[in-house]
Amino acid sequence: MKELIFLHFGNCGCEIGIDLWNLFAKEHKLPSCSLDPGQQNNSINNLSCLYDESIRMENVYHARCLFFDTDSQIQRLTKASSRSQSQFKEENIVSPIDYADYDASSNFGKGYHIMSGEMWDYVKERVRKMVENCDSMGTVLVTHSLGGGTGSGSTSSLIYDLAHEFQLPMVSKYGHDIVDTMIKSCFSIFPTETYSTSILEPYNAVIALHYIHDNVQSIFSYDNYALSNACVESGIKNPNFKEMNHLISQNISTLTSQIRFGSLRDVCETLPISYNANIICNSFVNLQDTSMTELSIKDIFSRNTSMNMANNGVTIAMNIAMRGDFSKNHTSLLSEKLKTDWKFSNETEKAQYQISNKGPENVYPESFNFSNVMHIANNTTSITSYLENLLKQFDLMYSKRAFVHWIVGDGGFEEDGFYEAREQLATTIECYSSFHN
Ligand SMILES: Nc1nc2c(ncn2[C@@H]2O[C@H](COP(=O)(O)OP(=O)(O)O)[C@@H](O)[C@H]2O)c(=O)[nH]1
Ligand SMILES: [Mg+2]
Repeated sequence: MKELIFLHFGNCGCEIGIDLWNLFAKEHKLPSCSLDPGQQNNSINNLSCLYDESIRMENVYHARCLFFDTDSQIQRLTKASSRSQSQFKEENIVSPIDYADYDASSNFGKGYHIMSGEMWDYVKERVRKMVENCDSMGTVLVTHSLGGGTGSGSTSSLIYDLAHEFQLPMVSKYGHDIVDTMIKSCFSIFPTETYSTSILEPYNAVIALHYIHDNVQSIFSYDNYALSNACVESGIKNPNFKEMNHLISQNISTLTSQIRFGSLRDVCETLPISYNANIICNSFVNLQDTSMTELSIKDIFSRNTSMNMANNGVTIAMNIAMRGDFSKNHTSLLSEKLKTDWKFSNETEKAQYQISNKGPENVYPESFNFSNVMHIANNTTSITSYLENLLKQFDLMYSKRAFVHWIVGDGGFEEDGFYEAREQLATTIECYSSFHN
């Protein structure tokens, strides 16, 4: 059983983290929240994949994760979380407020430079402890927003340092040039104008993407505009972050269920096929009670609810994970349908996709009308238009040097970094465009 470590950064990353661990606790039947005492068996529930057993107390498990935010909000959040007593280790909830009165103020530069001195040593030490406690560490996963100051700056700094301090052997399924680092995946909320809290979000996101891109294998992308629409389509009238975070948690849970409940390698390790094209779009199809045998691929995908602002494109690599009442026959049927009817990029010769139906007992959020759900992680050219728009927003400000001094002056970031990050995003867009055929 491979062990996972989660790092939750910034307000957004921590909120998602709390929601996610509540879901994990139910799926793995964590003793402190299990309704069925008969199920409290470590090997049945695969607890060791996510939790460290307490040395001091019986039946107490600690989530293998770290929360980091620059305001004391995080302490309140994790303490208020219903199962926090046994779930979260107090020493893994870190806020610079304990070290100095400092806030990232939605500024990449500030978020980046918070990660220094005593506090930075402490964060790295906590991560090192989690790694050392693993028998066979699978991967480190991160949740954060690309637009926030902590989510962009502090996350970039941590990812950069961890990638350079911890070396892992090279694993590359497709023989392509894939970065190999201890952090396999970031689950990243990309900025959208409707939900932006700061004018700096396009700068923060583009600069952070530059750091993350180099040091992480896959970037699983979401945006709040698409998530809000996805909630509405799933029966929620006026969605808020809480509900949007439920969708993200469901998705992360499904993407990691192969490693948590099966013997397969993690989706996060197998999806990207190119170093420059590693931003994955997420969507789901809620089949409810419709029989899959009656549906064509076109029907299935016409019910596709996207968690990204992405339009049509060609698939470079895809993973479909099924949660619900699906059998092996369903996976082979879907596989046949994909072979004949789905538009894959010519570049990848044979269609690269994998389908799985390994997973925990389903725990769907109460307010959602879910039953049989297919989660689709798609490395697709459809992300291009979103990225082009992000680059346009960046260029619009940068051409006038608007607000640059906030990140450079107040945040202490070198201005060369703006240009390098911009060029990296342009290369990524070019790479995705080359897959169009
Ligand atoms: N989906 C989701 N997005 C959030 C949440 N909180 C903040 N955001 C988004 O994250 C961005 C702001 O980043 P935030 O995480 O608050 O800042 P940070 O603490 O400095 O990293 C904005 O684009 C918000 O729309 C949340 O709980 N869920
Ligand atoms: Mg914050």
